[in-house]
Amino acid sequence: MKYESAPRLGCSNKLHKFFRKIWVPDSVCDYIVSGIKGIHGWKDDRIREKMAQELHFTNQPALAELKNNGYLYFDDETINLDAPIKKAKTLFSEKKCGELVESYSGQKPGVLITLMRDSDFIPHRELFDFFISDKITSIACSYFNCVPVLTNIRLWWSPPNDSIKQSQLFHLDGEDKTQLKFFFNIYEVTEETGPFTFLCKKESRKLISKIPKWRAKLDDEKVFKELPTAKLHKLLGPPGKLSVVDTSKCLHYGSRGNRKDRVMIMFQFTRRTAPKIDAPIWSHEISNILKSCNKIQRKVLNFA
Ligand SMILES: O=C(O)CCC(=O)C(=O)O
Ligand SMILES: [Fe+2]
Repeated sequence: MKYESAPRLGCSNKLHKFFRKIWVPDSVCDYIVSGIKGIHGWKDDRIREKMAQELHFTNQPALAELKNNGYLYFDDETINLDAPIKKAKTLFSEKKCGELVESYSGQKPGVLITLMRDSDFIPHRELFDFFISDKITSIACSYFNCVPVLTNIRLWWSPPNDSIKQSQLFHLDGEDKTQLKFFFNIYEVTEETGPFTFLCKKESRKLISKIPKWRAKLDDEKVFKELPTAKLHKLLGPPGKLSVVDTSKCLHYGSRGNRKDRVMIMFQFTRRTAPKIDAPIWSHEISNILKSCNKIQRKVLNFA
């Protein structure tokens, strides 16, 4: 069976480059690109909204917590994560020293190394089925009030390091004004493994308003002048610990000061109209997954 793709503009990056060249400010650029995406796929967006409305999401307290705080820790024993953890551990040991390290980091191994991404996960159903499981998609749909797109999946390895640069500095992710990143610990994450560290939505907003010359990445000095370290949250915990953070609203950093390896899987959902990210171009093997998907899961994978 042939599966039809849902609208995908696929040139967000080119549009951004073009607008930047003619000195259009970034926020205006975002607005324009989002608008173009909205017009291009307006019918699909109505369907996405309708599907989310029809969904009866039962865990309202969790949703309220996520909306309020910008993050949520899952301590739901009904999700059995043993198979995904086991699979991810095997994949990590296979890939760690393999060729993928070089091809995906694209530069000298940095601090946040992608060992696997997007379509690489398709053959591993223990993992892929979990990323698009009802538990995950229903909370994402309810959060956005529409069916979002699974735009990114990564197996991340952060080796020991003592640098503080790029995503090791406080920042907000800029793909859209809102998004959800799920973080799934594969091995235990401790203080020694450079945990993902963040501020809740309210504290982030407060801090941003106090720093007059807001830049994309913030030096600690400016941040800690305004903020007691006690306000920081860290995604510490055993293998299988699952958390979700709106990284467009919560200031964060990670992979900092590692004395030991950190291994986690991150998977990300954004609105279809997000200005700075598009749905992945899945390999043809995605049809194996689509065969057993319901209509929400198909939309999450950006299929009609
Ligand atoms: O945990 C890290 O290394 C930082 C990751 C990050 O900035 C992100 O996922 O947006
Ligand atoms: Fe980030």
